[in-house]
Amino acid sequence: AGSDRPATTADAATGTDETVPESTDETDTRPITVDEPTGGLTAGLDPVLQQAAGTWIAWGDGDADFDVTDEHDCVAVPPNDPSYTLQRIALSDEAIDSYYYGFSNRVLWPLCHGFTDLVETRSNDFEWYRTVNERFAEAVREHATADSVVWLQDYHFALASQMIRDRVPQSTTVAQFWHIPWPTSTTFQHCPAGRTLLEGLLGNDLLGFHVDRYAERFLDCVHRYLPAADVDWDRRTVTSGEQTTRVVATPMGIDAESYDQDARSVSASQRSSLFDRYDIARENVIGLGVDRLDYTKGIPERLAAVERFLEWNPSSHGEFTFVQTATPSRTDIPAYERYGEFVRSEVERINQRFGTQAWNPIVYTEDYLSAAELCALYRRADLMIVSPLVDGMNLVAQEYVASSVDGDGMLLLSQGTGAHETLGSHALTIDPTDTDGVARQLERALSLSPAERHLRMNTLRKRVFDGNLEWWMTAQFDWIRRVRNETLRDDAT
Ligand code: GDG
Repeated sequence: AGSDRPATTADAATGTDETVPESTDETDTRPITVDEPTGGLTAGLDPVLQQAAGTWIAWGDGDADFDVTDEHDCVAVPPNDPSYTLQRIALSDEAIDSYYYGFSNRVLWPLCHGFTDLVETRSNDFEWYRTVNERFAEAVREHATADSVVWLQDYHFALASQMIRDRVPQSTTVAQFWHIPWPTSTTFQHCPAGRTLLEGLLGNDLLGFHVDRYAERFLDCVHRYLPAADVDWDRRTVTSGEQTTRVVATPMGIDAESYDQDARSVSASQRSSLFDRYDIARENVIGLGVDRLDYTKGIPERLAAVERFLEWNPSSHGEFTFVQTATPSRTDIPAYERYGEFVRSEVERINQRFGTQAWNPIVYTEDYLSAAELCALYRRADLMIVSPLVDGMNLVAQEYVASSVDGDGMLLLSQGTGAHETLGSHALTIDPTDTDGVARQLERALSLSPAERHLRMNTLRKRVFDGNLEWWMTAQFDWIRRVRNETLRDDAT
């Protein structure tokens, strides 16, 4: 349940818009629809689960009457050729408000990204977080055997691994991937229930982060705040009582081949339809930003840099268009609502300042684009600005690179992203808070020779293809196998 579009049945299963016949279980007669997943982690996990005939446990917003007690749906997927089980934990509105919009996204998300001023603690949120984690642990207990591998995704389950560990056989392997940054120990000291969370995460045999600095910060937090735990800095393990947790860094990749293929198969009319829809002159130089509308993504900073560029380059007026797509998310949280209002007002101000009847420098949309439209945009964009202030990894940068099949796109990439670790050397590095600096990199991008553009993009493409989703999944499961063998060896001695 680590995605921002909550992992409901619709996110987690394969198949194509099929409706599963009503369950024969007397207690549950609601029909369940199963949609084809749109990619990302779902696309990677689906074949693994099919092969292992496993169980995917996810939450859904379900029926408002449902509580977090013991209601759940189990469905065999894919509907036309069932090979694994999808179990949905239905959460009540109150549970979702406190667990997801509360502790997960009003405390952990801002804190892990270093936005301590946005941390909002409300009564009951942590209790609901604990309750939902417990509910998942209970669901895992129902399925897990001594041979099972349990793999948890993300910050919504910081307590679950220890709860699972307490409920399953010792030889069951428990692993987790933390998709967002881990903060410095100075920031982490502001985390409510911080020690409890660290203890919870140490229920894992394996804990994965995207990059080394997050893994190191996690070990530092354990060292400082759980003095009884033994940190081995060289092996990157923590031993606490009987349990040893191995901490690793494996940067997540994308299904690069499918972006490449989609970009190649985008028709000319698909490409031009976006230009028609947003009224962009076909021949214009296109800059692009694609984000969830989230205060970590540095959208106003990016717009400020585009504004500076326009100030410095009157000759670009009418000929340069910056397209920003911003998908609203977590809109129930006031900080997101305020951010959205600010972004919209900045777009309007800059367009009023420089726009003419025939041209707006910024085309802004909150539409959720189809995968084909997104690919068309990635392929057509002359440059992309990825400017999060802090971002665990950032898949958008990789998607742009994989879709730049003509080899001449230019990537401006924030040093605050995890992706910068792997792509920084051949992207144009930016510090999003340095408006002049980003504007200068924008000018530089537009003056690069075609040869240099190709050289940079081809190197970036190699990195993205080498470190693709399959590589990441394999790396995770290689580590899981390794810690599992170590545990079995320890048990035997
Ligand atoms: C978290 C971490 C980490 C966006 N707009 C549209 C659309 N998207 C898709 C993109 C991309 C995804 O949303 C966003 O992924 P990111 O990685 O950029 O960012 P987060 O959502 O914050 O993800 C992040 C990630 O987890 C994985 O570990 O990289 O650091 O914060 O896939 O394509 N997709 C479509 N239309 C849109 O309008 N189809």
